[in-house]
Amino acid sequence: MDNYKKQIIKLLERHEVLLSKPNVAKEKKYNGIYRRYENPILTAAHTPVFWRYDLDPETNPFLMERIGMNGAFNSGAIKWNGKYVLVVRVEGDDRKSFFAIAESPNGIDNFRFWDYPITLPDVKDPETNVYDMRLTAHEDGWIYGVFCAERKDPNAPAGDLSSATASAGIVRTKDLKNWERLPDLISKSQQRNVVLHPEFVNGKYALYTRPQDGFIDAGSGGGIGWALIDDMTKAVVKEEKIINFRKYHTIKEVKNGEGPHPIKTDKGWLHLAHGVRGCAAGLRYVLYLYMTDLEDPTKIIAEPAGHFMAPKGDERIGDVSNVLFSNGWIADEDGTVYIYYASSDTRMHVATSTIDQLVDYCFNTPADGFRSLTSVQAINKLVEKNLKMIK
Ligand code: M1P
Repeated sequence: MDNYKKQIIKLLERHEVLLSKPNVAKEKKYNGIYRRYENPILTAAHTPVFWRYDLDPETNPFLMERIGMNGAFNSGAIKWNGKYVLVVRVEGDDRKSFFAIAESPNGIDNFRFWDYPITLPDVKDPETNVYDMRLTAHEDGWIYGVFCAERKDPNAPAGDLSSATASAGIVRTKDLKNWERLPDLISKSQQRNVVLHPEFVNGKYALYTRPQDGFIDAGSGGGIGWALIDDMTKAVVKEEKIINFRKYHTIKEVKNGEGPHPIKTDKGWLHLAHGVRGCAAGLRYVLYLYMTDLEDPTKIIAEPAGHFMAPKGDERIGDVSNVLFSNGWIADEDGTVYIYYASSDTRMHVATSTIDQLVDYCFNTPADGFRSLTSVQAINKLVEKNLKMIK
């Protein structure tokens, strides 16, 4: 065998070792709420070798990586034909994000990308960049993907090459292979973090929205919004109300956004979201949970204070450091919940819990009293109760 072939085999073998590495829970760090796992489930290095290398000695005599991948993060999730399937935001070295499907037999390791990334059909006004797809198997029979479609701001002053606009792109599929592109959501404000609720509400589609004044800034409004939509094939936000507000001196002071679509439980809709605050190191993104009423998904019935998960250890470092972000989770029939989260806009991780634990966490973790005094009062209440138990 010639040397070139040997090098290719080595590349493929190393890749296979990475892909098949077993993942184990960090039991010693278990907090009674969820288990984190030792290894990221997906990184740029998990993308297929044949996406990155030209394997032809004629055209690539040095066996160079031709198309570099920079990250694999912010993934939508769905259980599909018994597999744990992620629609991953892959970002190339060219700073363009695209979607690609990776699947695992058990939800915690052995994630493998399908051979080709998703080629999204275009809309009339083609976007520059796409990211953060939320998947919803809707009761109408379609699987919808709602994602951020980003374009250069047409109103930016000459020379400003950074200002952009964000809107919600929409696709639907029945097999995760053929994707029908629908027109982008029409909305008065820019939109990111738009998520389709899985059931009809009052006979309409329901979207979680995140109106924002600018591309980065939530601005004067923000918060997680709610809008009823007549027709997903020409989706228009006619009325929008905020159901989960930003609040001074909390983990969601600067902005927040819905994660994946909420999970239906006996006690209400269980939501996963991200909250953002500013600090000297920049923006800090953490995850939080809240619950809404089964009959009225706009009514909050529980919201624990503070974050549910925050960046820890290696998770804190990456392209955009100090960020945890989640737009995908899977609830299995046995009540296990696989929380797929990304760290620092770089890599994907999984944490596991159960619906019972997450609901218990939501209803029994003290809510935010919004003052240091009320936080101390919550601790005192617990201390008093506990001391009676142990003394
Ligand atoms: O860089 C952190 C995150 O920033 C944006 O989220 P949000 O709109 O809530 O600020 C998105 O670009 C997201 O992809 C990214 O992870």
